[in-house]
Amino acid sequence: MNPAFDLLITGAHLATMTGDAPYGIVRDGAVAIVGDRIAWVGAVRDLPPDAHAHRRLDVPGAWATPGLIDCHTHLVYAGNRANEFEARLHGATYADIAAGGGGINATVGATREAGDDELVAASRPRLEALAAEGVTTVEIKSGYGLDTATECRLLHAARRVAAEVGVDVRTTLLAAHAVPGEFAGRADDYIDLVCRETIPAVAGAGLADAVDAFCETVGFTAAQTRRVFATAGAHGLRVKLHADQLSDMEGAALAAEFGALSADHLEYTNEAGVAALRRAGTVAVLLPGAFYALRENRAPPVAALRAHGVPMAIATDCNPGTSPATSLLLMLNMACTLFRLTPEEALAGVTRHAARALALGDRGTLAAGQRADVALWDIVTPAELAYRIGGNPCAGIVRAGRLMTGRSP
Ligand code: DI6
Ligand code: FE
Repeated sequence: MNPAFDLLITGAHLATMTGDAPYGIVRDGAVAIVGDRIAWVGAVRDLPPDAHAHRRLDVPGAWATPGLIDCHTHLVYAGNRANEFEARLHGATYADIAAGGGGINATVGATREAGDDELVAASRPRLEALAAEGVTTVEIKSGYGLDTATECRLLHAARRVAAEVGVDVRTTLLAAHAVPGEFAGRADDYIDLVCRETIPAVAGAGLADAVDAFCETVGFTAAQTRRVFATAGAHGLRVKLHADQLSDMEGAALAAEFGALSADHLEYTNEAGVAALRRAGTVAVLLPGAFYALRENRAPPVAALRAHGVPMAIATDCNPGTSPATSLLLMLNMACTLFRLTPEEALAGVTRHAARALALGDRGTLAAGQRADVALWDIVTPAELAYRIGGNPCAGIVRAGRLMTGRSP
């Protein structure tokens, strides 16, 4: 046999994120790719002696990790809310801002007015910033349309911007994000519309991979969330939940009850909720950017999540209100500094566990058979990815076997 690889990466140390050893490290490793798949991973010295490759990428001293996965973003929207940020620093409260038509509904207004091209153009720099840091898969939620037509437009725009930037995307319908102005005081009527019209339309058109909801005192009740989830299930869609971000709504248990892919935020989740997540196999997605921006002081129950063996993912929550963040690496640092995750847990949170939060079994590790999504880094140790505050050590990206950027061989 004379294995022929399309692309052979050599010289790098590998953080494979497999097995029990920290980071699944292989020193002086090689990753061999055929088509869009990883064909072989191991130490260079173990490469089959007669192996040859059409293309070689030798990156001496670099590190290779799985391509990063940002599993929770709201990055498609128009406008921004820097004015609210500034108003709050001049003493305005969230209530003042909401009463003046601000908050989520301000972004809904700007988004409804934007044309499709404008929406894609506004969103593209945000996804480009993520991609430049080695993100090869992103989840994008709707939720700034809040009517069926605009929610569909947002999901279309999400796929379009991802195709333009060259990042793989999973889309999530978040029609139950806020009560739109025209339904003010009639949240149940809005949920009727979501269940009767929006979910069936989106499911029928195949526009979303999952359905999400914002279960919160300022969002939707548990009963309303249950209706959304039951409808999603009836249409064959898995669910995710913004759970227990600002108060304990027993959101984690609710997510678990519906076999959610993930329960996200979780600052106020109690231990019974954590145990329920474990039983349901639901991933805990931690969002330190929103915690930071809201100057929260209650961190998610990381010790309990660890003790119960609930996989923890990390994401940007990129949105114009509570996390205007476009750096997943910064979130790694914040997850360690603010939530006390270890750098290894943080990296697992944007690779293996983030893949699971999106039900993507074919990525998030460097292993034979996985999708060939690889990020290359100019770093000396993998902990450096979480250690830095700013800066981008990404030295190259392979997405589905194709070298997107980086040093030439
Ligand atoms: N939780 C949040 O923190 C954001 N959405 C959500 O469900 C807020 C989004 C915004 O303010 O635009
Ligand atoms: Fe969010």
